[in-house]
Amino acid sequence: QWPNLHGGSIRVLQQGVLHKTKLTENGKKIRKNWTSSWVVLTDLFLFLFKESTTKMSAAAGGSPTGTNKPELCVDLNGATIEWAAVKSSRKGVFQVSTLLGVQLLLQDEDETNAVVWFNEIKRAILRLPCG
Ligand code: I3P
Repeated sequence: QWPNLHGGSIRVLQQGVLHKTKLTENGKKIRKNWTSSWVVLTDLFLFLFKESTTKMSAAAGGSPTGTNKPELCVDLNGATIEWAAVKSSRKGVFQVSTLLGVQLLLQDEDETNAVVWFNEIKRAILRLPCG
């Protein structure tokens, strides 16, 4: 669990390595660039950390501050998630889209694990007011 600014804590629901690529940037379609990320699912946000530099500290409960900042914070309130087999030649690919227009593909070669991630993220979205 990470400390937060209000003295509470952020509940980590699931974390691990996933492949990811953005599909859009500022509302414009961009070229895919698949990279590995350390992904941390919490009640409100999906945090993506650069895998190489932060995997160990994130796994050890490092806080998402300072040099350990996430490269992407995906707001789950009002987000949608769907399987996206048609959007990639890879297997185990699903898309997360936010209210503000971030579109992200996430992938796990291990399709069983992709299903676990999909279900956990879906459940987190449905618990939120706009879900
Ligand atoms: C893209 C790259 C991506 C691939 C994408 C290609 O080529 O090979 O991995 O997406 O397919 O266009 P480039 O490196 O030249 O940008 P997938 O791995 O998800 O299939 P796409 O154009 O069908 O999205």
